[in-house]
Amino acid sequence: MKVTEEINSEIIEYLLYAERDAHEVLKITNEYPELNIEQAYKIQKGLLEKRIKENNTEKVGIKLGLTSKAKQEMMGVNEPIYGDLHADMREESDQPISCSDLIHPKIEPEIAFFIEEDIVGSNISEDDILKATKYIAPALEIIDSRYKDFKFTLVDVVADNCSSSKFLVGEKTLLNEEIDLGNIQMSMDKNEVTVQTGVSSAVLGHPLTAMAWAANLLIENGGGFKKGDIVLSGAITEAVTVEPGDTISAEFDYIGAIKASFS
Ligand code: OOG
Repeated sequence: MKVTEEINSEIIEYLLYAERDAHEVLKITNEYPELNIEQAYKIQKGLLEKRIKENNTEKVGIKLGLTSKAKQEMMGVNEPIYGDLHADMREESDQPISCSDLIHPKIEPEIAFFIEEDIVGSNISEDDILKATKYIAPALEIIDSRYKDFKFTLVDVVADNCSSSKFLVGEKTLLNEEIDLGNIQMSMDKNEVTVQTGVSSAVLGHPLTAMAWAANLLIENGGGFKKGDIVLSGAITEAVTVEPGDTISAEFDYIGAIKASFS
């Protein structure tokens, strides 16, 4: 289908309003079933530009999504997706996150990469990612799909900036040869009860595989990982629902732990 400027703006406003007002909306493919992925990324781009202006914020990084086989199978897709992280999405562990600003938040444990130099060129490899990364850190991502019941198609979720809502990043660890990046065990507790355990190989076999995939697609689409970017490399386990009063903590081999609390 042809996505006119008018349809584009209408969808962008619809999704931004849902976020601003913290209420769920029907997925956009109900009304526009023929939208394709390329068009969804264009909508996402417009949405992010508008969100930056409206919230007087800036881009600080990128998140990868659907990088785990479990999630891909759940959605019936075989490729990951990406969206942007903005400064106003970042939260700190010592400040509770208010659920009243959110629709139906869920939390996921991830590994954050700190990009130290622009990654440019073509055929970006895992080695190129490794060379451009100085630090990694434990991270928690709060996803909050704007769609009713957290149900959507790939096109819907891409337009909705891949359900991005908030994120927390823990203390950085220098990426060194002793860290077995593809085999970082993680355990996540909710209110001191373990609710998820996993290993970093759940992310496309190895987080660097996901990172290289994303770098290539981003470059193809006119973007890329830039110096200073924080990149969340994708959920290691399924997302866990959170409510006011919950405390979540995730502990990772090699890189330590991170906490988030909700009010
Ligand atoms: C889409 C985003 C998932 C991940 O790491 O897999 C995601 C969703 O499930 O809402 O961020």
